Amino acid sequence: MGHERQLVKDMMEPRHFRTLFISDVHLGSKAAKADFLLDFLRHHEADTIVLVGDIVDGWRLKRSWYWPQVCNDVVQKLLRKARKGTRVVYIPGNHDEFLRAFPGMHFGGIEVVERMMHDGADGRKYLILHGDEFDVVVRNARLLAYLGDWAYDTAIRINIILAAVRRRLGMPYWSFSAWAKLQVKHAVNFIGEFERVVAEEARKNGADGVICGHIHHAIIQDMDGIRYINTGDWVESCTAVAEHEDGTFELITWRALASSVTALAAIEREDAELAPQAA
Ligand SMILES: [Mn+2]
Repeated sequence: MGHERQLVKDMMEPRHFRTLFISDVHLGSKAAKADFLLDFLRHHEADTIVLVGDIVDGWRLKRSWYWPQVCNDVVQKLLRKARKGTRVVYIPGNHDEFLRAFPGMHFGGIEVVERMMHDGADGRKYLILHGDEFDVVVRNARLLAYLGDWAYDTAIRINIILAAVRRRLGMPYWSFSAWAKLQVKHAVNFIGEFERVVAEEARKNGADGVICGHIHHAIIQDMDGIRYINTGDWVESCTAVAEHEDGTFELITWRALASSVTALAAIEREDAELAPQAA
């Protein structure tokens, strides 16, 4: 049992990273796995935590208020980390775009920025953004490829205007992931198209890579010399991306880790019951 006990201790010990990237938690929607995220935050520390959008689901909250205690616990946990010296940056997404009205603002030590450039420990520059600004482009990819650059830039502008109009009219924001799921047959193409468009945006900005969220599809991959990193979500997959001190990136799926921690903790409890006099 000695080996298992060591394994449990190792897993219970918080891991420390240079940077942690988390997105698409959708706090305020019933689908948000806030308890998993709270557990994850207890086991992970970082010099910098970047919240890559859609952390709070303002659209869902507007329709019906759903804010259990665990949502407060997650917010408190992040504020506490900021107080204790972690740099916490919040890049709003389309579901928490009410924060986009406050770029440069700090609340409780958390900075709000529209996008940022991250200097990786690997010497590369990473553009960080949520990714919703490319929805119209991704939906009309084939048409825009035919019409060219002007149409592409116009589509991005139309995206901003459409979102503003829908908001003004009190309509819910159009959701990429929900829509992609409906288009099952073509969903893979749209994910590929999103990745291509976002990687191109990184190239245009002189970055070597991009870190984004929005489409709830976690991955670390190289695309024609641009590293594309998507942080995934905490609605289904419970994923985060960590940057190690040496500059390598790791995709963490917390659901799997959480269950093995629980299983190993059970082994240790059993072990302790068998030898209550020890230690
Ligand atoms: Mn989004």
